[in-house]
Amino acid sequence: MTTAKFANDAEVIEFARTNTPYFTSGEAPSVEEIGDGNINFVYRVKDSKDSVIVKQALPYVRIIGEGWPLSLDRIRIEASTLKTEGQWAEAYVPKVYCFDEQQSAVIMEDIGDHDNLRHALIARKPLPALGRHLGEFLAETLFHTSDFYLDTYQKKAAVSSNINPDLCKITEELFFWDPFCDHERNAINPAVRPVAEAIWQDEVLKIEAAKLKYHFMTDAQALLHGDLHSGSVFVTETSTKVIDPEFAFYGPMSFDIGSVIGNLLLNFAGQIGLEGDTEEKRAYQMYLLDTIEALWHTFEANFLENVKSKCQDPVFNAPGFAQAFIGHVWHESLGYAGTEIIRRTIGLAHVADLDSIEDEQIRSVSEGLALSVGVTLIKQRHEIRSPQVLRAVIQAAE
Ligand code: SR1
Ligand code: MG
Repeated sequence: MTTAKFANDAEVIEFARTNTPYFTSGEAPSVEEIGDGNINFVYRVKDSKDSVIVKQALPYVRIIGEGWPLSLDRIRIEASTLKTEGQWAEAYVPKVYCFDEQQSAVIMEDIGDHDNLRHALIARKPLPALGRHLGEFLAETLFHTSDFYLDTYQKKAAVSSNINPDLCKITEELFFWDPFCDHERNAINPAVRPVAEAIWQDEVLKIEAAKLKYHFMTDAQALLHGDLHSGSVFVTETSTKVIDPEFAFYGPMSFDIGSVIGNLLLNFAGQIGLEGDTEEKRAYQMYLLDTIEALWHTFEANFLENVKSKCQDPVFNAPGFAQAFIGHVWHESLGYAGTEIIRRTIGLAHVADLDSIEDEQIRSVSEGLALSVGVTLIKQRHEIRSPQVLRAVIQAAE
């Protein structure tokens, strides 16, 4: 299989032209490398009429280079996951036009009229539908790929075609190992190092992180997005699109839900140190908590409605089972929100919600809150019964 990077713009254009019905007018399209992620190369190919996104995977991690090899199978999994998600949540994902195994590349719809959610949150943009949209996306994609919907043969075939060990290993290490020890990959603001050191000494916390890692590795509940952070979501005031499911695999639903909740809470913590009017920042923090509540209630209601109307398994239809299942998903989601918050604060891959705060001391206040919330969510996840209780817990940590 060819794994060479597109050598120049002409090769990217040729690839887009050959594999889509676009760019045939004779006009020369432009090519822009727009990838700001950690792993792949992403290009926008555009002429006066059409625009598409070309994403290419190389056999290593982009930000590290050949020293961190990575299976190319991730781009197959990404293309097929986008298609599966599109089948159940069409409004929330870009259309896939082509997947080419030879070039390890996918061509998809350009959603350039949307903003990256992380940038939108940092700019405190009002996104009134975000919680509902994310809740719908999660309910539809997770329900329809789970044993609540698929028959036993379909489900096992789906698990087997979405085995994604290289990408899972990244998560297993970066979420559950590095931030809980003095790992060389960690990046720690010296002003919060004592908090990091306390985390490394906290044996109770490490047992809870181990339980979350074990659940992540063994509980093949549904086809997850697998990396649902704010950088994987694009938004307008009325539309939400989820991209980049290269980490997709069959895992616990709570991992996706927790990742996105964790990112909303990272922004909550970042607001303290970000520029701006204090009242405006406070109002945005309240909006973030409202969004988490809307996300969860939408997810819960839509998932349970899907079970009621579509689940064929009489055992899973036993009264109370789906409710108990969802209750467990809520608590574990809080745990994964905690691991996402901690690894984004002191681990390898940080987030601009915190890192764009230039002053180390000011940033350490936001980072300290993030770490305290992260630890609490992991340790107390079983006691936090609802989004309302979560709200109280976050406010008590401030
Ligand atoms: C080396 S990859 C670091 C992070 O970037 C990806 O988007 C995932 O979140 C991963 O953990
Ligand atoms: Mg990504």
